[in-house]
Amino acid sequence: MLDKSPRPSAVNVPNDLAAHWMPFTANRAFKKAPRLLAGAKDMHYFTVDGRKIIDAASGMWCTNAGHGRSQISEAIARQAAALDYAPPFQFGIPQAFELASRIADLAPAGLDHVFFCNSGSEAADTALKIALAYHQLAGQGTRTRLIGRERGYHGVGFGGTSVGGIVGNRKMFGTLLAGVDHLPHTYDREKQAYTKGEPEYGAHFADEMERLVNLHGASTIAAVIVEPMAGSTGVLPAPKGYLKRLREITQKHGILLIFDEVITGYGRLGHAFAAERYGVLPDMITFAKGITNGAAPMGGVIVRDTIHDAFMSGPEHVVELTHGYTYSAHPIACAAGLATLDIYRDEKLFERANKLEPKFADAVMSLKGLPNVVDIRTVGLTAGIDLAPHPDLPGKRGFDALNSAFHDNDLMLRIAGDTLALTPPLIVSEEEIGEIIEKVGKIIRAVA
Ligand code: PXG
Repeated sequence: MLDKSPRPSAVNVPNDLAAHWMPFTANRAFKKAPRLLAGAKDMHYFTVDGRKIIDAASGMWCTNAGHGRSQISEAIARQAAALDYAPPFQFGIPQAFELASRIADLAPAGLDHVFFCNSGSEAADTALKIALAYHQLAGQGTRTRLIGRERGYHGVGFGGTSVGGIVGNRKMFGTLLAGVDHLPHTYDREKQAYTKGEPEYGAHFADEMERLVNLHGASTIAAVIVEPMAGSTGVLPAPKGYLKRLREITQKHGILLIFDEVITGYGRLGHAFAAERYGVLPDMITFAKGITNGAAPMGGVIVRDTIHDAFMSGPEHVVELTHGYTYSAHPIACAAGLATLDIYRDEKLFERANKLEPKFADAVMSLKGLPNVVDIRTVGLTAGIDLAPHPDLPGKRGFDALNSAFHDNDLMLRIAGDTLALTPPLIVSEEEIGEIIEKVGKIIRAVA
């Protein structure tokens, strides 16, 4: 059918792609068959040659309110014209205070202070540094050990890489931070395959925290950082009761609990934060991505009152936390954040995700039985579909699926090895869910 919806005209395509060393990208393969984007509106991207691609990835887990939201772009334009930049150290802008208050309002009670940075990686490193500094202030400076989890992703800083649990992201970069240990991941295909929402099996994986306490001594451990749902390693929701148990154990031993909500924050799991979905109060929450709907770089850490207040002592002219970034609470990001939170509120997008969750889960589960599909997991408006790898080329089937989606099926999805991840904007309609699933079915057959 001829699609007459408006689209930008084709843009000039550069004839030399060599200079740009692309992040987390197979550069040589990309430059032979580029996936170049020129525009975006609502549920769709437009390619440089004018094709309309349905976005089942929210860009990269960012655009929860869909693309090209004029409320956000107009707020950014107004802010850039009124105040382009302001130093965030020793000076402030009203918008930063307003945004912090609104984020704290969305967060569980008790998490009332927000420290801004520019990405999820910076948010993870900031939270880990706050944990270390807090214990020093509390007279427990022996607590320096940081605990992450296998298959965890906390960005690419040295802190986040150290607590992260993806071997490919770690093994090239030396010894990383000293004194880091890891919990086991929570995935067991035999016991959990084809689960919608949180698996019944696996709360006991949290007990491994007791083992680490017994091994290292509680007095050496500063903090544990986990994603409530591991996103970039293929959508692994926490098993039922797991996060509660982890909270109980960490609390008992005076260890801080950090939830990395860079993906799960701002509606992905049907709530402002996953902490609310699971009824668990962490000591810190990191966020990024959805806070600005992806329209400007921003990240941050939401911090418990008790932790923040511990820093507010000593002479008042002295900087309380020697940490921050030139672009912390950048005016353009603050403007984008405020406009984004307005949209989430006015369009009730978190509730919308919650309501759509069962329909989305049923639709994705209909792919069970297609060639090479070995597991499907869903939670919130997110799904992971595991494809059996080629025997001697792990990751190739996933990579082929990415290309088949973009070049042949007008679909954008995420891949993690041979896992396909679907994570559409929260504005997705039931009809569009159907369209996405139909395309994914075709792609799975194409790469069989
Ligand atoms: N924490 C979590 C939980 C993340 O998912 C980061 C930290 C780092 O954020 P920045 O803004 O520094 O990139 C992330 C990022 C994927 C994918 O394909 C996921 C992320 C990034 C790139 C790709 O799943 N998450």
